[in-house]
Amino acid sequence: MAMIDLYTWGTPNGRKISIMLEACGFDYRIFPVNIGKREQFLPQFLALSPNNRIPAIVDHDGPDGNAISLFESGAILIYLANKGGRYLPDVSSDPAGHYQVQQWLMWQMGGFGPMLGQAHHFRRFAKEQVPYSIKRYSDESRRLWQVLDKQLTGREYVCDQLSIADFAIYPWAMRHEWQGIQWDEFPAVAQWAKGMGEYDFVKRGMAVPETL
Ligand SMILES: N[C@@H](CCC(=O)N[C@@H](CS)C(=O)NCC(=O)O)C(=O)O
Repeated sequence: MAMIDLYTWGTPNGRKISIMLEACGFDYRIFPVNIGKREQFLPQFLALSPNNRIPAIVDHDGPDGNAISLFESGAILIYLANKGGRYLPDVSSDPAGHYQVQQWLMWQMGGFGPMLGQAHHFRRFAKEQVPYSIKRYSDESRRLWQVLDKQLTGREYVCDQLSIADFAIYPWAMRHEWQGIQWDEFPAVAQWAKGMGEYDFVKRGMAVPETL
């Protein structure tokens, strides 16, 4: 049976994709890429993901029945949404809904990911303490959390229905302590995250890869 191969590690960008694969019920195999051991630089992985970042996928049953490989988590989420016909409203029948999801996905890919990732780096992993960078990325993370909290106030999901925007944002929100953020500061995000965490497919997706 045709399968999707997922190259991933236990990080927010990887878990976006395992959540989506679980949500759609696609058959997939997990290929852990230990970025701590620099496996992202192995030639066989670079052939799939020349930017040496996880996640990447190979769909052996791609658009023309041929295998297709993809990197960049936002592109992978859009691909899987189109393949499954779920979690991204159809551009023809619901263009406003479609572009709303694209907009929040791009917000995550351009901000609530890269900026939070820098906060993780300077607050937790940098070999030297750099107060300017810690403040810059902690402040920017907090600003993005405020934007998200406002969007989620009075809403069940980031957009009008459960979508790839939720799947992209959730694993980053779950690393809130690394960003110096407490749940009680952002009650709308906290309530949304609690609801997301109750989905079995989210629980399974967040546990990938099992080696961690
Ligand atoms: N924009 C990329 C970012 C992916 C990314 O930053 N992946 C990290 C783990 S979360 C990684 O593979 N890092 C390895 C490295 O920096 O060499 C995406 O969304 O797929």
